[in-house]
Amino acid sequence: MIGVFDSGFGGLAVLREFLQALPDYDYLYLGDNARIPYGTRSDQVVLKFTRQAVDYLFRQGCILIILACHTASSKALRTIQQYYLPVHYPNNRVLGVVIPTVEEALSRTVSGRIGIIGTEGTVASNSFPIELHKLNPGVQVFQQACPLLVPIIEAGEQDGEVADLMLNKYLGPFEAHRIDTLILGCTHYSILKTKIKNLLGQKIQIICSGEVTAVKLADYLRRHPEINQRLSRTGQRHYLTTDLTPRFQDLASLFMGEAIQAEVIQL
Ligand code: DGN
Repeated sequence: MIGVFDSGFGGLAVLREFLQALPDYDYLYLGDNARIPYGTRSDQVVLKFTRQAVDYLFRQGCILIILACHTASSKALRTIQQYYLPVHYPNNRVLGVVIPTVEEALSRTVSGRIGIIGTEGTVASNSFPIELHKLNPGVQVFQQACPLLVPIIEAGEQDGEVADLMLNKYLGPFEAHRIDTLILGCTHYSILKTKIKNLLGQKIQIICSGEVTAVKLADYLRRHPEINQRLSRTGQRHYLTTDLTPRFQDLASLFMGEAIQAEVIQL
């Protein structure tokens, strides 16, 4: 099975892309809805929660886990890969969304001026600028934390005036920075893609991590037959959540495009 982990619902938008690109594989999704949001939490807490989730998914039989959550990918992935996997699950893999997204942004930018929007945690971690500069030290990177976009989307206000107001505030500075590429560095922001494009202009390259990671995952599986061969392919999908909130179905449908049945678990 391929495990997909997110702090809550947004990772369903990433899973949706995986299902389109790689429909035959079995997937187990886990959303930590009881402890959302991760975006405002400390490094230690994000690492602890993410490690618990990864451990749970491996115990259910996952071989490969994708951290769809950008905050978890930014704050926890490297430590899990370096210190936790080699000791506990040396034959399994955990991947994130930051590196695939960075590679795509670098392949698309012409001016070398790249913008990033994300949660406070993702922006404070500097994960995107660090990875961008590792691959190309010459690019100019401009970040903007957008703490209100996740709550606006989760309140169902993504089409309303308050979303326009906050997008204007958050994206305004990018005009002066003359970026040609913008990374949507949070699971939720693909919902606002059209609005963002309208605000910044149609020429701006918008990088959605879900789409990009799905393409890169297919490529990863081709290059790693030792992992690919161990993944079951019966087209099964299972959904786990740490809390079944009253708005669960609305939000799950918003990100997944269809209603889902989820089982409640404890981490
Ligand atoms: N899933 C989180 C992310 O991609 O950063 C957004 C939700 C949150 O935990 N704040």
